[in-house]
Amino acid sequence: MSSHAHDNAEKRAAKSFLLHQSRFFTTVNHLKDLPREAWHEVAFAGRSNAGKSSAINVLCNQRRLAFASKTPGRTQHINFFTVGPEKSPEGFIVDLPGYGYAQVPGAAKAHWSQLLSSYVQTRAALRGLILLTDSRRPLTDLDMQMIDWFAPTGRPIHLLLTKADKLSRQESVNALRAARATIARYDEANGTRQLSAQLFSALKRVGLEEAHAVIEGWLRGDAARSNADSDADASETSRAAASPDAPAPGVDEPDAN
Ligand SMILES: Nc1nc2c(ncn2[C@@H]2O[C@H](COP(=O)(O)OP(=O)(O)OP(=O)(O)O)[C@@H](O)[C@H]2O)c(=O)[nH]1
Ligand SMILES: [Mg+2]
Repeated sequence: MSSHAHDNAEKRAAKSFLLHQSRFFTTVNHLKDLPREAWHEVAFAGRSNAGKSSAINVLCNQRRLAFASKTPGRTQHINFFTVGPEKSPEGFIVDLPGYGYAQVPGAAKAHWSQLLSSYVQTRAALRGLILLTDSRRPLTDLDMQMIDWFAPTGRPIHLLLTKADKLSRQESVNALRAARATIARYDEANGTRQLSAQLFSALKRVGLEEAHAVIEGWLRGDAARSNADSDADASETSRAAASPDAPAPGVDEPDAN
């Protein structure tokens, strides 16, 4: 590579990507074990098999960071990955267990849904939710349930319509339009503007740039570390105050001064 080309490659990498420096951090099966680091986090939620682990891998530019599988229900715990430089990570990417997989025994299902709902409703560090849905299907009741759990936090939800490589161009346009109509109705009914959507394919690397911009924007959100030590911030949102597990590392708005 010429040094010029090399410089350019380096510039691109620097602009991009927190996510390109990522590593496994921990697996959590109980809320009390959630990490206490004062970093922002972005979680990937969606039906089992929607493509969460595959999306994390491709966005982080690693083959097997998150374990992707043909067997639905593969990700059964909450997996945390740090992003940013190894010596000074800047946030977490979180791979959540998929929901809606029928073959899971009742008790395990109840445990997951309890874990998932508590996590998204109470986790102060969670700056935004990436909700993955198969672009070939409309949003399901369980997807709407997830939105209903998270939306009251006032934080954004970005939909990735996954496996877009399976759709023709026209079908993709229609899928995106349908999803945007659904979220526009939701936002309108709730008087919010929290939801957005895009097409995505881990296989064909479609939509990476847009997704990176959203996720890195959330992770770098201003209030990250400056507020990490301030207990007062915990009362800023009721969910933070109600959370037994979270260290409440940030608030929604950067300090005015
Ligand atoms: N064609 C195509 N297949 C994909 C894409 N992304 C994921 N898949 C396939 O979909 C299946 C499920 O992908 P995963 O990433 O494991 O899905 P998940 O949402 O993590 O699933 P759980 O862990 O069970 O919740 C695998 O067979 C993937 O290869 C994509 O962009 N295009
Ligand atoms: Mg998975």
